[in-house]
Amino acid sequence: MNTGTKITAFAAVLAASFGISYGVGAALDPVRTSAAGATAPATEQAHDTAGTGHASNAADAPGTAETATGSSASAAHPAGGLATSEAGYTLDLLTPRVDSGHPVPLRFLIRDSGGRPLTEYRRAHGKELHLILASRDLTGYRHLHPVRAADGTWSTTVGLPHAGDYRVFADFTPDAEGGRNLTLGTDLSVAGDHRPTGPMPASRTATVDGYTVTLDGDLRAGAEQELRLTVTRDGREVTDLQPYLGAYGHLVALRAGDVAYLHVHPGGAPGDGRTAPGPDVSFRTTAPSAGTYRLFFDFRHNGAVRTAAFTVTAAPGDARADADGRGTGGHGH
Ligand SMILES: [Cu+2]
Repeated sequence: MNTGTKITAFAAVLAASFGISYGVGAALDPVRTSAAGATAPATEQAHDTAGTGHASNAADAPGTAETATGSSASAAHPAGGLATSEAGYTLDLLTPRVDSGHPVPLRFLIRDSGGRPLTEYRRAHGKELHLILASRDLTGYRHLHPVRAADGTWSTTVGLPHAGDYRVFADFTPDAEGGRNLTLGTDLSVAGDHRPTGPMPASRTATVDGYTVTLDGDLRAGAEQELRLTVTRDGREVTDLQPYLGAYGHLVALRAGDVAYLHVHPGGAPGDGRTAPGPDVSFRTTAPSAGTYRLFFDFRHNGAVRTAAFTVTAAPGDARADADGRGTGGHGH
């Protein structure tokens, strides 16, 4: 999965979480767990699509900016998170089944090729590991930063209001020779009354806690595109976004159908002399295929991290051929 990548670590993307976008929120319970308390062992940002999710997380914000990863990354990125094992590393979820409706512990290990728990990581965006949870219907989303015990066991607490099938992603870079950024994924069953939702309607505007975020730009298979998120509050542009994990925003894209994970790279970084703190935050990404994607954008303002979610469809990659009237799209000759 490394091919063609430039710099970047998935991490660039990870920091997201979410609120949900319009149309969906009303159907979801706003139940959520706050992990922002001082005694919480790990933080939880991002929340269900209910649009209310967010937790302030001052500890994550300033001073954790990462330098090595990605602000200028680009190029095609293959989909991540589809494999539980890759490059000799395996995501071993010790709690593969949890209950919905109340906070529950999640524990997992990253094992090396010899089965030993990995304890050496390279930090990205201020963290050794970013954990993303998403329901397979892409309505529920969490971006968590678990804590690691000396023996390598990672743990956190999460409250998921809705039962269903979830995918868990661990985004990390082993601090080993040749170690590269990996996103491993595995399944999590959340027990309870499950009411499946239908396909998510397209949405380019999301509201969360009084903020309205709009998405401009399109995804295209195999071609890098710029996506621009604009944040307003009460009709006014927000021009004092705060850095969150080293950027003015983080974006994670998940593909409908298989929940493939894509990292998306910020177009600039706080303090680089050219990136304003809002109202626009731009990202560059290349969709691995045509199809529907759910985008989760995290931003920080007034000390709290909030998440806005969107649903977009990536166009097939042969648009230029189309424009030339040569036909394409798998129609062959
Ligand atoms: Cu993270």
